[in-house]
Amino acid sequence: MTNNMERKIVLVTGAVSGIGEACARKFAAEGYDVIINCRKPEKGEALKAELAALGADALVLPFDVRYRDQIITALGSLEGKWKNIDVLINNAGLVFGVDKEFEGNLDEWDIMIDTNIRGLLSMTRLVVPGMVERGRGHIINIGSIAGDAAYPGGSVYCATKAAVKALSDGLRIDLVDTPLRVTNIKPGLVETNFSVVRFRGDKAKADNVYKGIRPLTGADIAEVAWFAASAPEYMQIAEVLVMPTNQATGTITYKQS
Ligand code: 8X3
Repeated sequence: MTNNMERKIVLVTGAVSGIGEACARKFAAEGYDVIINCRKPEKGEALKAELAALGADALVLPFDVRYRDQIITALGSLEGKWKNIDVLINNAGLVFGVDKEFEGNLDEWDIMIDTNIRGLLSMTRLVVPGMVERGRGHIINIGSIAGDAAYPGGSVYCATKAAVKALSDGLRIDLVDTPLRVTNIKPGLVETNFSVVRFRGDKAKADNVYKGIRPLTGADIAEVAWFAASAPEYMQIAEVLVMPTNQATGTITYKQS
C-alpha cells in the first residue's frame, strides 16, 4: 500500500457494479483515491462511503460515457489532485440480448456500440493527453473473451470487444515512446449483473448461464487489474485472457449437471 503522501488516483467508468465496483474497492484498499464514474449519483455516493471506510478519498463523477459532452463537462470540473489521473479503468460496458445479427434490435446495438466502443474511445482521447503530459499513466481496458471470436447470438457484443482489443493494441503502439502502459483484460464467464442485463432483467435465464460451472467474480478480475497496475514500471501486462477453469473458449465450457 502507498502512504498518504503519495496516493495515486484511479478513475473507473461504470464503477458501481460488477467488475468496475470490484476494481474501485481493490484499488481503494491498495491505497488509491478513486474517481467513481456512474450514471446515478446516489449509487456513487453509497460506494464513496464504503471506500472511505477503506481509507480512500473518493469523488463521484456522474456521466454516461455514451455522451461526449457529459464526459467533457465532468472531466472539466475536476480540480486539484483529481486532475492527475494515474490509472484509467475503461470498464463501462454492456450487452443486450442473444439475437441473431439479422434479427436483433438496432437501438440496443447502438447502445452497446456507443458504450463499449465510442465511450471507451472518448475516455481514452480525453484522459490520456494529461497522462502523456505528466509522463505517467496506465490505461486498463476491460475487453472480453468475446473479442477473440464471435459466438452464437453475440455478434454485435463480440464486435465491440474485438474493437476494444484493436483500440488497446493501437494505443499501446501510439504510446510506445512514453512511460505509459496499456492493458486489455479479457474475462470469460464472470458472474455479475452482466447476464441479467443481457437477458433484459430475466434473472432465471441469467442464473442459468453460470449453472454447473464456478464462474469468476468481479473481485477476481479486479485482482488481475491490480496485478497489471502494480507490476514494476518497466513491465507492461499487455493482455490477459482469464476464465474459469472449466471454460476453454467463448463457446466451450464444461458444466456439471
Ligand atoms: C463477457 C464474456 O463470454 O459471457 O464479456 O460474453 S461472455
